[in-house]
Amino acid sequence: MKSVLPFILTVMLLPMAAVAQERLPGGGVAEATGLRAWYAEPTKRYAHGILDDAIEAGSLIAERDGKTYRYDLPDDSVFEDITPRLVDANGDGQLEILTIKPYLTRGSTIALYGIQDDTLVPLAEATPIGAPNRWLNPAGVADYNGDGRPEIAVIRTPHIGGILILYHWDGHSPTIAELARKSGYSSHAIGSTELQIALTADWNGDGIMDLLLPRQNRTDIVPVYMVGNHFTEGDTYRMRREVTGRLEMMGNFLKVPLRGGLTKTITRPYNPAEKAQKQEKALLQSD
Ligand SMILES: [Ca+2]
Ligand SMILES: [Ca+2]
Ligand SMILES: [Ca+2]
Repeated sequence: MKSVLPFILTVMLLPMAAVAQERLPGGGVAEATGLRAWYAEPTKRYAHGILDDAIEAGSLIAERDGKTYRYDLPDDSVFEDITPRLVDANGDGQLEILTIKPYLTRGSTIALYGIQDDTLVPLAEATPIGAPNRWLNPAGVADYNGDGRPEIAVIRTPHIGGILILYHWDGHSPTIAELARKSGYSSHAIGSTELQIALTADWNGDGIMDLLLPRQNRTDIVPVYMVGNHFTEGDTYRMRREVTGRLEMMGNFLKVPLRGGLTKTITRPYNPAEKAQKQEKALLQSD
């Protein structure tokens, strides 16, 4: 009985304590279908500072149905991130919270959290990079290989030879498993708070999501397709200036924000809507 009481007290007190938590400076609140999440408990215990300052988060806060949940990391790790991502990592229709979590001695990994049995709990994480001060940046979550299940795309060490890694989580295992990797990409500039430069879109119009990624020089953009368990690249788009902001699809056009306040537009090479229109026209003419 002695061990049961403190546990119950902890569970009951956490939601109230969470309200008083100090939010991560500069951190944002993610919001989707009734779920909100943000970082709290600023800490300097990880002296890395790849995101402008050396203040990271020690806690993750989630809010659902007017209730606040909190998860405190142990002292061996922090969240080196700005805003958590709300994603359906395993395709079951339920949202998970995707975070960037460095261990003080083993470097970063991605970690998923969710609300289970009225508690915010860690669900799964991938293997950390293995050395301190090594960071990674999630690039997107989608079904990139067309097998009907989502994958998590990550750019590992975007500042020192970035590697695109595709991960899969089965929804049960505590481990997020690696499926494939390919080097040569960068989705972040040191010191920048812009983490979402990479874009997920169906670039070639085959119905399967693709990634548009800056190359390591961050002046070239390249579409990356997943064929089987291998990545292939499309034609490179040379911007001749550094890509500084998030890529954005507007209809059939890709807007690329560049250094100096410029925006370059790339036309998608293949337009499914246009093809459908042409087919319709051809059918009408053949009648
Ligand atoms: Ca899910
Ligand atoms: Ca898939
Ligand atoms: Ca595609």
